Amino acid sequence: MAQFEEVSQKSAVHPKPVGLVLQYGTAGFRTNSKQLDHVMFRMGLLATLRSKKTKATIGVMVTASHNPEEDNGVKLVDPMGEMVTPAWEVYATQLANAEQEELLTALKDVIEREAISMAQEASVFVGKDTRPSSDSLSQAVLDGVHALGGHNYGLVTTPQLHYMVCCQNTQGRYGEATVKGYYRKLSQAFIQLTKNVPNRTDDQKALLVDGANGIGALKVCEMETYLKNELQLSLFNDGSSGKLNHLCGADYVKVQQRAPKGVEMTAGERCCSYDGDADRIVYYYSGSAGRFHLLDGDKIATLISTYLKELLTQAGLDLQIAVVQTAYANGSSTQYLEDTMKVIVRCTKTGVKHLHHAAQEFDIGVYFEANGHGTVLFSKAAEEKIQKLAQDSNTNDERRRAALLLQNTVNLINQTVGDAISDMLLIEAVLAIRGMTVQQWDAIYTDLPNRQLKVKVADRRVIDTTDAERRTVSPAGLQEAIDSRVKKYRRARSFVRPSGTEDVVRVYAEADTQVGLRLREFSAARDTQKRTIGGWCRIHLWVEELGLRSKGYWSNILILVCVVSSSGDGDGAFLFVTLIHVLTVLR
Ligand code: NG1
Ligand code: ZN
Repeated sequence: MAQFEEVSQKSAVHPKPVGLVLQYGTAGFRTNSKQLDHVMFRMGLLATLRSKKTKATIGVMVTASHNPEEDNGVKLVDPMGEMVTPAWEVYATQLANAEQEELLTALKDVIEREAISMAQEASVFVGKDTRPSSDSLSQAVLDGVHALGGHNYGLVTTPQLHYMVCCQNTQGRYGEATVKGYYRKLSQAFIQLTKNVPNRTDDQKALLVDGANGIGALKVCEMETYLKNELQLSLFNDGSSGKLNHLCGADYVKVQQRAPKGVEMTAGERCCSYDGDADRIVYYYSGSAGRFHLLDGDKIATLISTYLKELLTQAGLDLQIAVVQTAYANGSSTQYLEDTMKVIVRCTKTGVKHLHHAAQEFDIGVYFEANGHGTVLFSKAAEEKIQKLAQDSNTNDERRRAALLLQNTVNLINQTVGDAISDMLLIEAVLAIRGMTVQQWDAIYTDLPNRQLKVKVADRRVIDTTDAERRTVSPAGLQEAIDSRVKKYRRARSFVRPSGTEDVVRVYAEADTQVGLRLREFSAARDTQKRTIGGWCRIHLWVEELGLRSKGYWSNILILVCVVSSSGDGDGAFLFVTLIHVLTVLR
């Protein structure tokens, strides 16, 4: 067939390095951009097949999100804007790893197994972020998509691409499938939500935004005129000079628990950071004595679910609301949501597709990863009930007002995927409507002191987990060792899991104890003490003082010093204990 000949010829222009093996992981393929040309071409082919199979538009996004500028990645977007279905992740891995001469066979295998009619039309939307490599890599995707109806959107945020795929496949019911359509829908909803808020001052409308030197910075600038001064943004790290995600962006702020470089914040000012493809957001401010306060995905989920629950009560709507989190959610947030807010809380494995699916089981599912990726899903029935009440002229004013607010809230949210811009507008609207300052939001509950580190080990796959990744089943003895240490502290929790996107093991620990206080103290002192002899002696003393000596301590502390220094994070006596053990077991 002519199509296959064309595939053959074009694939020679995008050859696969012999022996290179890559895996379609939690966020698609992600690695150094130099290794990705053939993968991009083949994902273009696969997206075309997926489009023929589903008879719908499929998305391909070229981005490596929060990872360094040198990396890149690609993921497929299914018809309703969601992540591609798991069976096709397997095809993606097979196609990407087929040696050059096996490509056609691998392709025909997918066609046969899925009974795809090659005569069917195909439509693929391709988007890319601002990385230098994204230009040529998205061109490679388009080469794969070929002339089968592909549409190149060029520079877009990841959530904009998901949104447009969904609009296209719902014949415009979700909105207009253009970037302008996206700005119009969101800004109108935002203006409707905030227009009746009394006495909103310029201070309340002001927000500092760290664009991570990425695509989100470009897009939020484009959107500003649509917001008609109802939000006044000061943009930093807009990509004009700095490097993508370098010392800035949501991931840096969340993991380092400090302000990004280049943001000039004064005490009490509301600030937020996007990640490199603008599907994550975290908020923060500088408190008294310059203390840094982070409001992460857990705080965002709490703010949004509290607001929605209040509106549901006012509207008299009986809809079930749930919050979906992962193991990284701070224990204080879970406790607050369950005990005080009395909402259902679910925990899933890391990776948004797991959260997204769990959230779909409820009338209203609020899902957020602690790192700031998340959104809210409304079931079809819930949306209909809200709409019906908003249009019901026989109902009382309070119920109607609440229903109208809910209706505009639904319109403001990008339900296809976590979206930094949409989440930012929602948070700003909620703070305005509830008349809350960022400090009041922060005070809803107090985070347990916590640390997250990554450790490079010989083979991260030796770690196997269960219970939504909160417990390890192998290597033998690791979980018991963590348990024996964790039980010494109040409200303590620690777990270890292999990353799905990097070749590292992630270690997480939190506790509300003397150790927790030390964590805070050390955090505050780290800038002056990090990597100084005095700093390390102090850690030693703490470890001694807290009785945290363990077998193999002296040799491990040396490795630890290297690990911690190279990861740029010097915190956490409590975390040390877990780390020491992980290193002992895995070395
Ligand atoms: P891994 O590398 O599997 O921990 C990271 C994030 C996820 C998710 C994915 C996709 C943490 C701890 N993990 O996954 O939440 O966002 O990247 O980008 O933040
Ligand atoms: Zn991202």
